[in-house]
This record gives sequence, C-alpha cells and structure tokens, in this order.
Amino acid sequence: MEMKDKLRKVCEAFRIEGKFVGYEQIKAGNVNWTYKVTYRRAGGQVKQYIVQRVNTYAFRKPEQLMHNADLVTEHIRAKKQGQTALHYHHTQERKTFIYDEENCFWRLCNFIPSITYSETLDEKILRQTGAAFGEFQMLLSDFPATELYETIPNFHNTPKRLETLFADAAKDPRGRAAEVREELAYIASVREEAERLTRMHEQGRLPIRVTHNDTKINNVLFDENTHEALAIVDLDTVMPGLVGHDFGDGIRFATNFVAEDCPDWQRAGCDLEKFRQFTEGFLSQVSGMLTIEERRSLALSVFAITVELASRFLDDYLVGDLYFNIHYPDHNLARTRCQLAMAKDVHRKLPQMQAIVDACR
Ligand code: GN1
Ligand code: MG
Repeated sequence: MEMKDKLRKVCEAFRIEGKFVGYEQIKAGNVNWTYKVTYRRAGGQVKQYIVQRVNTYAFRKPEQLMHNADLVTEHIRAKKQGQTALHYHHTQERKTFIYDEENCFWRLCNFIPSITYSETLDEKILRQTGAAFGEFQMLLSDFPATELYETIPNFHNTPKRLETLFADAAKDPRGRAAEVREELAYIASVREEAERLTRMHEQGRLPIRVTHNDTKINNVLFDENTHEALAIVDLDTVMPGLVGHDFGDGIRFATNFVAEDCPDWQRAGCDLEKFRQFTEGFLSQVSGMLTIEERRSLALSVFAITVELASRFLDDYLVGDLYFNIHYPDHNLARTRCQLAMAKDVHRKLPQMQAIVDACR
C-alpha cells in the first residue's frame, strides 16, 4: 500500500474529519517514523496532525508506552489549560493506537506549529530548554510514578548496559571488537564512576520520579515568533526514573560543542557557559523539590549518561546496527567516539560543573 493511503487509513481510525490533502515525512529521531499530514475540513479550514509509526523493535510493549504517554500528557494538559499542550487522539474504542494489516503500530497527535533547535548558542534558548525540562519534572512531581510501566526495562541501568556491552564484545558477532579495543578499554576504566548514579539509587539514596528520559534540546518545541518554549515532545520513554537521567541527558546533548554524532569527534566537549545557562533554567523550576543528594548527583549524572549512551552506540555497532537507525556504515562508531570524547571532557570538568550547580538557588 502506498504511504499516503496508509496514512489516510490511520487518520480515519482516529476519526480525523475532512479531506486528506497530503503528507510529508519528518526526518527527526533515530527510532520511529514520523509524518505530518494535512487535512482540509468541510468549511475549508486546514488542520495538520502528526502521525507516527512506532518502532516495535525498540519498544517491545508499545501499548504500555502509550499508556504512559497518554496519562502524562493529559496530566500536563490539565495543568496548562489555555496553553499549548501535546494531546494524543483516540479511536472509537478509546485507544491511543492502532495496528495496521502488517502489524505496524500507529498513533496520532496534534501538530504544534513551532520550531526546534538541534543546537544553539543562544543563551535564552538554552535557559528555556533547561526550564522546560525542569517544568516537566515539576508538573509531574505529584503524579504517582507507580502508575507508569517501565516500558524499556533497565533503560538507564548503567551497570546492565555495560554488562551487555562487554558480553557482546566477547561474543563479537560481527568481528568488529578488535577495531574498538581502545573505546572498550576506556569504558572499562571508568566503569565504577559511570555506574555510581545507578548504585546510589540502589542504595535508596535517590528517589524515583517521573522522567522524560530523552531530554534532547530538539524535543522542546519553541514558538517561532516569541521564542518561548511551548511543549515537550517525544514521550516514548516517559517512565519512572531519576532526576539525573533527565538533567544528564539534556546537558549531554545541548552543551556539546558539536553534534552528538560528529565524525570530527576530537572537537566534542562540554561548553561550561551553556552548562550554566541550561542548569540555571532547570534549577529555577526544580530547586524546591530536589533532595540534597539529588542536587549533588547532577554533575555526576552527566558523566553517567554520556558513558552509558556511548556504550549503547558501541554495543549496537558490535552487534551489527540493529537498534539505532544509521545513515552510513560506521555511524554508530562515530556516535560512540563522539560520546566518549564528550565523557572525557565532562570528567575533567566535573568539579566546575558541580560548583555551577551549587551556585544556583
Ligand atoms: C534515541 O530516536 P531518538 O532520537 O528519540 C534513544 C535515546 C538516545 C538517542 C540518541 C528509545 O532517541 O535514548 O539518547 O537516540 N531512544 C531510545 O540520539 O532508545
Ligand atoms: Mg526519543
């Protein structure tokens, strides 16, 4: 079936009214397939929606994913009355998803006219990004995390991620381990420190919160004219988690001097000025709700998350690029090297980063 017919059928299932005008694929994200569809209502009004096919290799239990996303978006929407908010549409049976004939999993949400940034040097945008993710934490601080499924078990369990990496390196199914000996050795050498955040949680020192788990700057939608943050998207990994997971991943992505997969990985590193701006924005929202230990874990969490993601990219490279969509053969290797260069720089700067956290109110 042609894509436009497929998308039209999905829209019909979600009871979208009017005439299907067209669609465009949105190339963002490494995991799902995203389309913007345009409809014209009987009165001539044009309406646009986001239709997504969920990658069920990455998300083994997509129904649970939608359970989480629906509860969380509606909780936020109820608190942001009159403001822009994300909303998943329902089918006649009140479901937020459908399966097509080929067993593909589809969902549909409102389209929010906006711009996103994959990187920025703009201080205001960085502060707003930190504040948007902080606000997300804050708005969900009264949401019972136990109502959410752990849709990807052990998603940010760094010890488990590293265990998998070293086990796959030993099996070496694609004969690629020899080429990445240096990378594996570095990860082994920082293993204890990278695992510390997870260990602190295991020792009962860090509370479970509702976390977004993919706090990249490009998951924040901004108003094109006012440049105010409008909404946070990509709730696929909303789960119970640690505040450091959201903070750490946000910093990992937004403060890097280069893109996360830059082949010129020697240039990767954490821009401390950007770190300060993002952190001030984030803490302006969450300061009152964090425990002392959580606050103390923030700088460390950047290191943990960066090493963890490097090990995920490296593991995917070793097993033959099964999880992340790659755009060229060694893409996962470039991603790994870039994240490891970032991790090394973050490690050097940990004391300065924690001092910036401590200086925030
Ligand atoms: C994946 O597809 P995207 O960009 O939303 C991944 C994140 C990684 C990210 C790295 C479910 O997110 O954990 O940080 O790639 N999402 C999942 O670019 O694994
Ligand atoms: Mg994502």
